[in-house]
Amino acid sequence: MPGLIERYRDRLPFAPGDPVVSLQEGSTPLVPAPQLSERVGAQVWLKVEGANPTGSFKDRGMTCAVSAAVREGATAVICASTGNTAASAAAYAARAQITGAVIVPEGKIATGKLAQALMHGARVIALRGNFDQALELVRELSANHPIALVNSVNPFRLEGQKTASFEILDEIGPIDALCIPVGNAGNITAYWKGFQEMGSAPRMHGFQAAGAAPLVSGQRVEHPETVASAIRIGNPARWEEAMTAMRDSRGGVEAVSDAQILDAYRFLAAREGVFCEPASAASVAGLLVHGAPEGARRIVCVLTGHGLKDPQVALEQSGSVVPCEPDIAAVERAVLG
Ligand code: AN7
Repeated sequence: MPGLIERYRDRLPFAPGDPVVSLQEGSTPLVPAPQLSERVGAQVWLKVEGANPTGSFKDRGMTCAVSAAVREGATAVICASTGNTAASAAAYAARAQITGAVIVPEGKIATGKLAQALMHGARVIALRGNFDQALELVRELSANHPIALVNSVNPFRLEGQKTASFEILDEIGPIDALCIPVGNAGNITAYWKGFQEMGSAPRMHGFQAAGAAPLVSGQRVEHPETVASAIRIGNPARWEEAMTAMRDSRGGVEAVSDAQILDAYRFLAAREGVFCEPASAASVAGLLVHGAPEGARRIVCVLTGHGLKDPQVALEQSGSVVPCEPDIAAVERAVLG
């Protein structure tokens, strides 16, 4: 499949002949979830965004943000990130042969994401602070220097991310509800934009981690905490737009506890064969805890990032290995016992 810009150019702000920085992102699997469907009494699909080139949905936004930056003559891009935006920005900057710089909260991003950002050659800055502070700082920095800001405050990010809605509609037609994790609130805003552009209006149900749920409480969270490090965000940049999307679609926003997130995370891996990262499982946790929205028969849960991003949480949440001596009797006991 071609990348997003090529595939959906008629619905994106790119003209033929504009530079395109792509890793053939998008066109991700929409996998039926029979076990989940049975548990909630509705037909449920999983939009597996971990199948994007860097393992998260951020690549959809990044192909557009970096292509636009190159079109404008930028030679460097920067972002604040809980990890996935950093990995994606680093990869697309490498692809475009421009400088990438990422500011992440020190010690609070998953191992895989850090490895990606470093491997792609970005300058990785570990901030002694949280994501919200990092975002404030990069906004200030990019206002004063010729560096393109590629966080989802950049409108091109939303343009790219809205294409996930197009793919859902192209593949299975209209749905009743979308369940999606919410951190900085760019993705839910983008999905709603995409659905609306296609004359579709599923209910948008956003889910936040209980320790980082400003949209639920209506108040900024000064010290957000959750095992789902990707959505450890206390002051979402797209706060108003996300609330509008959920209100206008007759959806809503709810909190799910870390325990509920981890239950859904293990369930998806062990029962559906789909391994996502903890933040992604918030969408399914929300569906399991709150049930299918009234009257909703066709539901898509967005799994925003791949499980391999965060091997540490995975190992903490899974069973142990079976040690074994190299002889057949021991192997028989180990395998069959
Ligand atoms: C796996 O990478 O904010 O509500 O800096 O990585 O659009 O922010 C990541 C967010 C959900 C929330 N799932 O999406 C970042 C960052 C995963 C994520 C979200 C993120 P938004």
